[in-house]
Amino acid sequence: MLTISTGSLREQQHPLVHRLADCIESNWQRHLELSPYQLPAELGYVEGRLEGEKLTIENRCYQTPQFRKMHLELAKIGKIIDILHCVMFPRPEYNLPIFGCDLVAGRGKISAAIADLSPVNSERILPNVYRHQIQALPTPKFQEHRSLPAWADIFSEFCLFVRPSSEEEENQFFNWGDSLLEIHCSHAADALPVSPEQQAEIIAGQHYYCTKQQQNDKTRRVLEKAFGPEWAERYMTSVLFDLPT
Ligand code: 18B
Repeated sequence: MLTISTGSLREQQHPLVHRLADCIESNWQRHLELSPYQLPAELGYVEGRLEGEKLTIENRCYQTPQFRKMHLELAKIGKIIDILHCVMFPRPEYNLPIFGCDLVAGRGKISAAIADLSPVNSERILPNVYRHQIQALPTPKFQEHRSLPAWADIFSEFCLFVRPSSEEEENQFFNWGDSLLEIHCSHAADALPVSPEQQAEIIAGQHYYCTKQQQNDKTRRVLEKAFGPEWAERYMTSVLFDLPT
């Protein structure tokens, strides 16, 4: 068994980023058989500068029999911005949604918190077992829901995108993310392979998901400002949202 050693960057980050990073890894360890996933050389731990501030990126990446890539990324820009980015890409042999989560904290306050289980099968609808379990969760209540940009048609009807306004709301987001992970990892652990025709559709669905996520200009802008446009393009297409083969 591969044990995850907890990193150091999260200790300097917003408490919700720190807690959610620990929670993601604990769900992974509890339910799945992890092996290392090699990111492109020199992109595991990255330092740059953005407007005079130090930008640090720390990547953790694993694979399992069900997932081709499970990526947890923590980023910090000086004392200004903390980011948690997480995506679990299933192997196309399984009809499993893509778990994705992004947390952005600016000057100590979370400005964007998003979590979803996004379907990539041809019907673009979550399997019934998922729907039933998600519907049975306590509905989280937030004062401020944020509206999704145009590229974001990849997310499910359950997608939660909010600006938490209190510690209580931060806890609700944390619990929602933990519940999605619990549901997802426990199903994935006993998923069965699908037919080759369905696999082809799932590959197409994952392609669509990645090309849409690559259109997030807010992510791109941060990376471009610190490392330049070519580096940002390579990072977005080979580390954050690489296409399945
Ligand atoms: N993202 N995010 O992951 N992004 O990666 N993120 C922002 O308050 C980074 C994902 C998502 O309103 C913002 O407006 C950087 C995944 C959506 O137009 C910043 C990295 C999902 C938005 C960053 C990163 C996802 C968003 C603006 C690499 C969902 C709103 C914050 C470490 C599953 C986009 C704000 C909009 C926003 C930055 C979603 C600064 C650098 C997996 C929908």
